[in-house]
Amino acid sequence: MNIDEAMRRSRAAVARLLDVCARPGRIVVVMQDNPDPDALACAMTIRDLAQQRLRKRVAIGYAGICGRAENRAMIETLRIDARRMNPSELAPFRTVCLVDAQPASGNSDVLGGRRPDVVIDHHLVRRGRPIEAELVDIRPDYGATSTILYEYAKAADIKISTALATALFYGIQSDTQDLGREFSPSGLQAYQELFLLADKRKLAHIRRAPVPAAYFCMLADSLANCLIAGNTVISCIRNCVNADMIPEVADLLMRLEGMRRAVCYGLFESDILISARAADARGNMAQQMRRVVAHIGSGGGHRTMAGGHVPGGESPQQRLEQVQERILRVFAPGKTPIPLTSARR
Ligand SMILES: [Mn+2]
Repeated sequence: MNIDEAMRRSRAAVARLLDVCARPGRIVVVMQDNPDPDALACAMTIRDLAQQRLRKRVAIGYAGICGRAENRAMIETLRIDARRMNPSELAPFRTVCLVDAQPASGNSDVLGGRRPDVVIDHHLVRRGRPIEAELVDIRPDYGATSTILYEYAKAADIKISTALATALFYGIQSDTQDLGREFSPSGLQAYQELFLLADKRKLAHIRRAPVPAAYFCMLADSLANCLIAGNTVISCIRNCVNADMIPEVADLLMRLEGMRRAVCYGLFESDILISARAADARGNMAQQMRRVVAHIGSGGGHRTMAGGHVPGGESPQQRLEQVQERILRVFAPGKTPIPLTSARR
């Protein structure tokens, strides 16, 4: 999609969004569980759109935790009023907007079966599963949902505050790894424009936020339980106390020489979380992730990055072993894994 087409689409979409939000009743923006910077920036943009164009307030909710130090610093520094919610707390809201996630992905527990009125996302859509909502704007060719919302903000001609620009810039930066991963022409433009508007000092403060000792303990755990199978590196965090650590380790392990894929999984509370990354789009990580979690959980994502979630059920430890066995079978078929700690190359 070229930039003109994209802006045309965004103009129509934001008009629809504002129509839906203008109905009487309260508005809530819901994100994926353990929301990331992209989701937070999107929620903040809808908040500012409703505030400036409709004089309405917007609540922002999520399930799980916002545990990653960078994400907590983002919420505090940029004053994003996001809070933990449970499904029953959605009842007073007339309008529910879901950003950076889809209802069928099973990663936004706060919905609790409620059908969102608005869905804005950039993950691949599962074939044969149309989403029913007043507004559905899903652009899998975008590296970040923040780019879509930035287009909305421009199309609706709202004032983009320094805080909002900082949030959107960071949303795009973290989802695309500084545009090193998948991004669209619109993404490049948004990145450049937002960089000029963003508060660089706050950005640096967020990116280098202090981390607790548990961070390094989980890192040690992930390296001690790390296998190399062909050109796939697979790591397990057995004692995960922060769900965000799983994708972080997957990203980190992609730096290991010679690797085409990195997978990290672990037991968080009583569930198994999985993150997978690929160096290029040749294999489809979202599809492979769905094979790993078939009949026992849910998962999806993009060609180069995907996530999965498997409830631990009666015996989380047993499930964990089953997941490990499936990960090896799907991501490294026919390879004999060796521990990272014994690799000498
Ligand atoms: Mn995203």
